[in-house]
Amino acid sequence: MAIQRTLSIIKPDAVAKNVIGQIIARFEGAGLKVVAGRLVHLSAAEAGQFYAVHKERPFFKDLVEFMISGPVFVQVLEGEDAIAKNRDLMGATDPKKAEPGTIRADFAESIDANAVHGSDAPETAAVEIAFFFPGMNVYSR
Ligand code: RTP
Ligand code: MG
Repeated sequence: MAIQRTLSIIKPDAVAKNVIGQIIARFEGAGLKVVAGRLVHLSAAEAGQFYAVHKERPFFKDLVEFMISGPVFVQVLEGEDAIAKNRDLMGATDPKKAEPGTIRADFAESIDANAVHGSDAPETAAVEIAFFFPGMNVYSR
């Protein structure tokens, strides 16, 4: 399996709950390594651009409002099969449907305030890493 990099965001609800460290410990415990990271308070324009793929969806406005409601912790995770591994650790989008022991089952409140974001494919990982960490090496080997 390839070594990949993926973009992870610890969303405003989880930052406000002071569980950045507990969430990063889940990634580290699964063998993923934080290779870049910073706290950022997104503007509406930035959040809208980041989630542009959803701009025609009914939940887009709520999604942008939520993502700018407080600071987020953006990070790049690296490891074996990092993109799928991160998505497995996160759990389902709706925390009510997330498997017990996943990040969203344990830390998320609702489908809107769902604790974490993770890239869903190599192509989106490349775009999303470049969005927050321009010039960073995005490799998959
Ligand atoms: P993310 O992009 O944040 O990692 O989440 P995801 O892949 O699991 O879900 P996605 O379909 O990409 O949706 C992005 C975010 O939009 C909100 N959402 N709300 N009300 C709804 O039906 C609905 N569907 C999606 C969620 O907060 C989701 O994380
Ligand atoms: Mg998504």
